[in-house]
Amino acid sequence: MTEAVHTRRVFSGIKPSGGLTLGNYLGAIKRFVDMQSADFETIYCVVDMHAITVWQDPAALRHATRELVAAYVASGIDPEQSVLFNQSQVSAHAELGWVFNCVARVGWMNRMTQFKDKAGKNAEAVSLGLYAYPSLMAADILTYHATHVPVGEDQKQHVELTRDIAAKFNHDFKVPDFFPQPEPIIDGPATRVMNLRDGSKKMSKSGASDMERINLTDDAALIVKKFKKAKSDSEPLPDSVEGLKDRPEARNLVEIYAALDNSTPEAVIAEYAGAQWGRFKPALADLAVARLEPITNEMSRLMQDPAEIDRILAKGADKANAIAQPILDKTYDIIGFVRR
Ligand code: AQP
Repeated sequence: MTEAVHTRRVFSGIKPSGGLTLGNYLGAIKRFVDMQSADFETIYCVVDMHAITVWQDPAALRHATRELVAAYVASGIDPEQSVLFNQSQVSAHAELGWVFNCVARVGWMNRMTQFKDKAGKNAEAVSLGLYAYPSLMAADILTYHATHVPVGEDQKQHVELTRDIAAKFNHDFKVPDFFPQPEPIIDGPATRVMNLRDGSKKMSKSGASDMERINLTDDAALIVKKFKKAKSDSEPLPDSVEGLKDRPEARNLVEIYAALDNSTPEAVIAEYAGAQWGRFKPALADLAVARLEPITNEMSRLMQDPAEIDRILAKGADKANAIAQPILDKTYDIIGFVRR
């Protein structure tokens, strides 16, 4: 049983593991919106089953799930045009995830740098789910036969593992091309937005200090304050992007500006060469407020009606299931599971 030609289908997801950051927006959501208008079938997920790899308060998880849907829609994801749903409502993810736990090798998992970063010195005490996370992510992608996966730089290794899992399954069961080889799409100036207080660390929802990230729920005054206090250095902006090479904080702020402005670091440097931080930071803060404030306002409007958000998720889950279940059924047939 083979399926050599795959529809151009995009799948990606975000964990509802806390408030969303500017990193999630620029590295993921904004790019998901861009792909929606291109020549793709687009499937966007709230990956709540990934969120619980670290303990989540149930009420906070429900809130973060709905808030993420509000962020998707407020940023321009159209639930009619894209499939928008939460992972736990489509059981194919968990079922194929188990199959892939039996395909992936322990040695492959041991190489995942995100697990090492997240588990730190505490690897014996973290959940088994955190360790198996990449094989569930492979299932998220492959249960739709997705061909393109827009992600931030930090997820590249997981998409590569997905390709390995797909290839091993196809090989082991002699079904060449059954699962496609999905392409990670990592483009634009902000594939890795860094922490505002330490340019060597990525901006994360779960980072220790609120001042190190911009949240999509921050108001204008707080955004201005956070950029004002963002770590920079004592030099003015250089006159070429090469001059940002050993200046991680400066480079981060320039890249954030470029991504918010739909331009490039080169264009930003051309405009601000020689500028002091006292000029650049307020301009960056104004741009961030102009771009984010309409999204934040629309998110809070949508959050007034959680029942409508739940309806969007239920409808999206039905559409997602209609694609995923036949692929899971075929997978089960290939494996040799007896089905009714
Ligand atoms: N700082 C970032 N820069 C660019 N892209 C980023 N992404 C996350 N942080 C940045 C991208 O957002 C998508 C969803 O990520 P996720 O929420 O599923 O997982 P994550 O990468 O673990 O995000 P966080 O914010 O760091 O969450 P916590 O703190 O809960 O672990 C992905 O495409 C990711 O690349």
